[in-house]
Amino acid sequence: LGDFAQNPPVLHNPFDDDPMLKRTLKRILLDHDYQNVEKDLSRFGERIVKEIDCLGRKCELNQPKLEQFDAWGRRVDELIVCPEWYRLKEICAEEGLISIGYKKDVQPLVRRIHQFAKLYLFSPSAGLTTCPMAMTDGAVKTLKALGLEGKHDLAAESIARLCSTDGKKAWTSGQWMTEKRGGSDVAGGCDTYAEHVDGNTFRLYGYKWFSSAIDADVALTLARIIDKDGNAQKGSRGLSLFLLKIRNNDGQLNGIQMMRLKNKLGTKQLPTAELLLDGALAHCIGEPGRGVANIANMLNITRIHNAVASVSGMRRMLSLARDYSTRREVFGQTQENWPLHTATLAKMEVETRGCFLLLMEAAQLLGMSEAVNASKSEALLLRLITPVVKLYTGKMCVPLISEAMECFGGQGYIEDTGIPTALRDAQVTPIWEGTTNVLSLDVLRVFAGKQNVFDAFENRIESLLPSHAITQLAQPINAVRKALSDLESVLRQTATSDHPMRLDSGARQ
Ligand code: MFK
Ligand code: FAD
Repeated sequence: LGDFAQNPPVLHNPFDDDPMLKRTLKRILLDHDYQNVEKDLSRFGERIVKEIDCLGRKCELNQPKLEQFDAWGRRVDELIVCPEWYRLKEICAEEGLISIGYKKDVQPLVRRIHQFAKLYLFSPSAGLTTCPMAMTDGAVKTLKALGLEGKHDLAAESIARLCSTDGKKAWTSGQWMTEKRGGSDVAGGCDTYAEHVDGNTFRLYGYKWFSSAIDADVALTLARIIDKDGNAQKGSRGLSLFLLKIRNNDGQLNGIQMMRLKNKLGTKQLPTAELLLDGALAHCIGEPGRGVANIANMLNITRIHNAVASVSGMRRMLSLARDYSTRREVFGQTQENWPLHTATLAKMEVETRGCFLLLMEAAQLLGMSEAVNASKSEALLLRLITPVVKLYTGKMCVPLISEAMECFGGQGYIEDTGIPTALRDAQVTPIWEGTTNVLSLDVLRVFAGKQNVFDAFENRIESLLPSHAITQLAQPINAVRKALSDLESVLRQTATSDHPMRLDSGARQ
């Protein structure tokens, strides 16, 4: 057997180990705010190493199960999730991973930067509890945007519980959009119907094809309201937004059957179910027929969370690969002494930094757009950067994490190192929350809008860069401006025809 054993990579405090994150926070935040955020992140980084990372790993090793029947043949739909999953959800609440983003006594820019930096440290160790956190944040944003606080009992209770820092009382939310016919084409694919009961309450009937984190407490979903003759409006304008509790007060499912759990390539820690809605009691929130536009608030938040998952996965794997390069000896010296290996790591570092800066720009714009004195251009830039950061980082993280796996040689391919989980989990980031092509079309949707996005973009570049850099960039900026102006005229033409690419919302009714 011999006495040689390989040295595994060591996970260091991910905050203290990340000079780029520190520099970026210092650039964005005032000194006083930076000190507070730094203290919290450094402490949290230590907790990740000592406690959280091991809980996340256990979620991968003890995957969720669904038992539909008890021993006596009764339908029970019992979801079995490991205790570490529940503990991690409690930690999310205790650490304020949602509540920090909505703290009333902190400026929106500071609270969003703090929240997203913290999620960035947490994500690779989180056992995918970042998925319910993303949807929870999206639900809070959507319910607040609809002005339901203090006006609607369930919505008000939901906002309070979704933002709770008490792990025993905190709720999480699901986001049920995808059906069998379609996940990208939500309007074309939605066959869930809503039968009126009373006031704004309805019973929902339909089949939701992918419903992640199904141990959640509430969900936002879309359905078509049927009139008294049993008819419903087709297309996007026929969809309304609903809020529902997943379980009744007695703990029984609210007119919902869990049909099966998805057998997935990755995200195995996360229970993703097919659901039959068979009379689920739900509240119509927002104007009927504005379901897609209303749930877009949720999508735009979860897409930034998705980018956190992508970029933090890149950072974590790269940090481990760099650490390993100081330990693994090959051909007589450690990897770090081989120029070709360090060149590989350096290339990955550059790609990761680029993605990270794009992510932090999105988090910054999110914060800026939530300030009382926010300008229209901040909202517009956020609208533009959200699909871009999601699609770009989702696309980049898969090859980068694959390259990082190779840095560990054969060991990278071995399950008990935990490294394969990172690659499997990365592969979902370009798919869910809108595929790359669908998000590319969303970027076009932004440019097809009435406001001048490019002017806002150019002004932002001018505010961020010194004048000599802007002079150097004049040529590419003009080239992009010309390309966009050509694109705009194509978009205007398609908007006035029956072209299938027509992007304005009235087109496909
Ligand atoms: C670890 C991190 C994890 C993250 C969480 C993971 C768990 C959840 C996993 C999921 O995958 S949840 C499901 C995600 N599903 C999608 O992302 C759907 C992808 N498809 C699209 O995004 C389509 O573009 C869309 C469904 C929105 C197209 O629908 P329509 O009805 O054909 O769009 P239409 O008619 O163009 O737009 C309707 C209205 O919505 C318009 O407003 P107006 O009526 O006022 O003009 C649009 O401007 C508006 N809209 C659409 N997308 C928007 C938006 N507004 C703001 N932001 C957007 N992104
Ligand atoms: P399709 O729309 O069939 O896409 C297939 C291909 O067609 C893609 O390449 C796509 O880019 C391309 N395409 C589609 N439309 C166009 C177009 N107009 N132009 C060019 N190309 C196009 N959904 C939920 O609602 N809630 C959840 O909790 C949830 N959890 C999920 C968990 C996992 C692990 C996964 C994998 C999915 C989950 N989803 C969830 C569903 C997910 O959002 C959808 O699968 C995704 O949006 C893609 O939709 P689709 O599967 O219908 O693919």
